[in-house]
Amino acid sequence: MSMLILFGAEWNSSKEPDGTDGSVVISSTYKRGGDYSWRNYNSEGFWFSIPDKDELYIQYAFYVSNYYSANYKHFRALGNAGLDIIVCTDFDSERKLNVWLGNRATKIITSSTIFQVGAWYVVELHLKVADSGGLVELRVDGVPEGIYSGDTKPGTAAAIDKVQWNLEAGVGMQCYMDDIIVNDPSGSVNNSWPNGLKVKLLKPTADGPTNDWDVTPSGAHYAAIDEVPPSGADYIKTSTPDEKEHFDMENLPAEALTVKAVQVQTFCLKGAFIDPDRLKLGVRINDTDYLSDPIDLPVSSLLRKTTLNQNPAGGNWTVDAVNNAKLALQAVN
Ligand SMILES: [Ca+2]
Ligand SMILES: [Ca+2]
Repeated sequence: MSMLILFGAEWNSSKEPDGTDGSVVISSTYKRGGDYSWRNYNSEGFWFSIPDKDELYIQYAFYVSNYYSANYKHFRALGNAGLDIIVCTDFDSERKLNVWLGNRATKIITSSTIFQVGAWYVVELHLKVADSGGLVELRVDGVPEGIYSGDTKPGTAAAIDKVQWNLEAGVGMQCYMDDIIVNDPSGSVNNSWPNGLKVKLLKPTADGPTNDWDVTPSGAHYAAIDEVPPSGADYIKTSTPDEKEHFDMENLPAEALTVKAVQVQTFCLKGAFIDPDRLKLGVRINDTDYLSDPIDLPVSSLLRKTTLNQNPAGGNWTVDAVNNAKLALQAVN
């Protein structure tokens, strides 16, 4: 699997994570990568589900705009047995980050960094869940700040199946989250520390070479699908199996010197329970389409995605390869 999650709030949509808690505020004022971040304030948290994993590398960037609340629970990795918390983090009165086993049951790491208001920080955790031989490591801005080894299985859960940022009602600390990456140790790339990656959403900028679908209301196809948050006022659709769409995409920003993964994402839905009701997502490189397995479409507009840890035409991604790639879609039965 390698990279399981990449999230930068760049769709400006409450539907980008798998779930949310409380109201949702997406900020264009504060951002680390791209144009947006997600505010976590009171109970404005969000979460992602993942397949059961006993080892993960987790990155999240955050920015606090007002003040640090002691005991503000920040992140939690939830186990696959009920709502077991395997690891959580909070801040103490010194504005250091604590890593706990269980629901603040056993403090295992305290950061040496004292976190300041008005600055971005990148926290990375390496978690290995086991009764013995387990591991929790903390890095702040790429610097190791603590390691715990031993029993990292505080409850009955033997694996993590959900990662969640903030579920803390009644705390006035305004914390903005961005550039969340979750890797597992499998595969030949993206199998270790994310090392401060940023997430950027590249939008379509031109049609072609093939645009078989119909556009509503009319005009260029790309212009119907290039807005954030996504709007159903304009869209593309087809009722004919195997029809394709291709689009040129924006280039990466100049600050991008390497690319670790590409995730092809689209908000999509099926209008009826008739074929074609599935979608292949992918890229077009040097006139060849590299498409995912068919993805079942939801009945309301939701995000669907496929991750390309390496260039499907061969080797690792490069900035040039991404800038020359097109988006490719195909409707299938
Ligand atoms: Ca962002
Ligand atoms: Ca649209």
